[in-house]
Amino acid sequence: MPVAMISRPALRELSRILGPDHITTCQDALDRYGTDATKLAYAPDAVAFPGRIGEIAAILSLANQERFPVIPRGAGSGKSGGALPVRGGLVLAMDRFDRILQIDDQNLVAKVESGVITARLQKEVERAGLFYPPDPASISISTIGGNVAECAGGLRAVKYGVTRDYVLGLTVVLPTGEVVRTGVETAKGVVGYDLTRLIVGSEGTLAVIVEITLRLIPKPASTRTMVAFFRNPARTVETVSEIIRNKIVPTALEFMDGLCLQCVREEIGLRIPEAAGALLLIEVDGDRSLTLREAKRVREICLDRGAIEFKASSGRNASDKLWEARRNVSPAMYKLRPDKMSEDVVVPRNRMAELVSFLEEKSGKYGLPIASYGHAGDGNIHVNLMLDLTNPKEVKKAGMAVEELFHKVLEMKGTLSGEHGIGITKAPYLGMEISRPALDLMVRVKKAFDPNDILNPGKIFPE
Ligand code: 2HG
Ligand code: ZN
Repeated sequence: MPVAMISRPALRELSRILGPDHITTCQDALDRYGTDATKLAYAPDAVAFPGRIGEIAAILSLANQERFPVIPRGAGSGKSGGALPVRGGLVLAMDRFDRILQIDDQNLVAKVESGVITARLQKEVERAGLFYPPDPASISISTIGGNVAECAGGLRAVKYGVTRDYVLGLTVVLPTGEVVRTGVETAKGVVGYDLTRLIVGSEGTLAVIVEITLRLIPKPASTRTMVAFFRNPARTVETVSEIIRNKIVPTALEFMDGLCLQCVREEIGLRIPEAAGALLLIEVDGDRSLTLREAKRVREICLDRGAIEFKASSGRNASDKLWEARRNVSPAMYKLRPDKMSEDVVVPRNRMAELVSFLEEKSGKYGLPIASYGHAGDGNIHVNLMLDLTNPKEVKKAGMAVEELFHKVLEMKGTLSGEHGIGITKAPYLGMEISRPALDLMVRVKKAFDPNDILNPGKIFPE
């Protein structure tokens, strides 16, 4: 695909729409907004910082006339390249859409602009005694708009679901420039097609998300965090199914294998037993008597299943430290090797042990460290093949291991991505999971929204 250039007259028009202070072509900005958490880098022609919805509408109308790509961007913390300007064009940075418009404790809804950092929203909501449960590991840097575009999951999805489950409605600008309101501001609503659900998780390819109406719930009265160390990873993930089989659905039920443990050893704030080859990090919430009862039962189950050590965290500080260490696993992993290919597969919970053993076998076969961790309560494991991307042999081996992994996951009735999306990194594999007719339908949906393919082109669908 040729890289599009924004013509000089179009740049002048953009500057008129936005005001000259809110568009830049300086190299620093192009570099910064041309990359994301994948560490891949592309060159946009310009970066825009719109402040009003009308500006976004005008930009998209112009982009249709002039046929240049527009790439909406939150914080650029995405893991699959969703915000990368792969065909050049204009990065539309939503930084200035950073207002929390309303927290309504009677109707249990919040209205926010898409550039709000999710942790800030969560804190504000909690100040009102309410709760916005989705809790992606990137919460302190990622934006709510990015979370909606990717349908972010996170640590509490096992009990509370993912971003999608909290989005009641959206205000979006269509790629053709119209401003559309989808969904409702009420607790329910079934009028017309569910455009909200279609746009949530569409990875910035169907519309620019400007405003979001979110469902809130009351904040649970208490929480308890626990850690169980096990000798081996397969045994650890088997314990997850056992906890759920006992009708306990923890708020979070997270897994880390031995390599991950090594990486966060210093941050975790606990002595890690010598023999530990994996851990489960568990949180339960609810009223005090319930959390005590559930915590006691979780302890019994873990010890029954062979945990070599079980600890209930003492106090808010100690548990905050544990969760912080968990959130930092992904960056801490570079202690192992300079680069990683990171996957985000999901399998039925009761088959995770099979997946973990499969990964051990592939690590041996290809001679690459494979570190895995993640949302075991959802069967969602982040598989990280650690390598050096400048070594072609390692890149080839890692690619082969990924392909084997995907075949295995689909054979196990799993899915290729639980929360990070397809973007560009997984686009070549889309057809492994999605049937031809379904894929064609998706392409027709994209065409209906974006006839000239100007909004975030080159994503999701294999070129
Ligand atoms: C997490 O759960 C995030 O830590 C990031 O989803 C995962 O970087 C990753 O692979
Ligand atoms: Zn995750």
